[in-house]
Amino acid sequence: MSRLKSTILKIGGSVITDKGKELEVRMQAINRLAEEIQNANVENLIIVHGGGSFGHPLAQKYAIKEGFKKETQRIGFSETHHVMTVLNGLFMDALIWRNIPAVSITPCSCIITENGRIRCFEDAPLKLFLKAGFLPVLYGDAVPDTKLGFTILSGDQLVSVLATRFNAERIIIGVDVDGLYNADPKVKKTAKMFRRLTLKELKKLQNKLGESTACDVTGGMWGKIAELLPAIELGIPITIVNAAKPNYIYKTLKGEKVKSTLIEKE
Ligand code: IP8
Repeated sequence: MSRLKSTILKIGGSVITDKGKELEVRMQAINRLAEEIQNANVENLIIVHGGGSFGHPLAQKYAIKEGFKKETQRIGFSETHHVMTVLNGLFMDALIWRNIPAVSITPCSCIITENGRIRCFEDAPLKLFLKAGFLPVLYGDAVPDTKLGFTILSGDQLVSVLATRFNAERIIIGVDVDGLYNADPKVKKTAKMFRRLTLKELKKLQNKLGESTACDVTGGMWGKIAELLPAIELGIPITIVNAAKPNYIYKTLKGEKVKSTLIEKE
């Protein structure tokens, strides 16, 4: 395990793409976030971004998460992985153009899952990059799977594993709403937002949490939270914050308070 305390920042696909339109990037949001990340200048940062309207529609079209069942899925796997590299490239462009020494780490080439769960993760290059002062950037991806042939690895499962392997002191989850609600705030106007939750409270809420409204093969908001439970159990605090609002990610990276949901073990 790395001795350096790291920060894991997840940027949701709904922030950097328009989930209502296939392959529609939100370049303005990417550029703004890159600027916020540059200004915050946090050491030992690892970024993971989601698939949004790039990965999810293709993953759904070809049923990639369900694994290999028919020949036509093979090109679907390639397409899904490819569009993720395209989205990642746009993000990398924005970071590197701002002089941030970011390095893309393609999950498809260093991770193998077993029935959808990470079984093997060759993280030696990532470790060295982090130690050498680089900013590793990963993303939800289509990956090889020992039992299914292939599947979809969510950025959130990746966040949880990275947090435990890289001794994270905090996880920041940037989404397109202000935090975690008891229902989907985009559908239910009366949805109530939680400011702080303990692990015990979170588990009780498990069945009541809102479903994602747009196409999301990896399980919507609760699917994301469920993936993060192991990290919370290890005592790593999680802040869910609106990354679509200017400076919220900057302030959270700097440790400043903004409207958000904080989830802690106790
Ligand atoms: O948006 C899924 O990652 P997520 C990526 O973090 C693909 O769930 C390829 C659908």
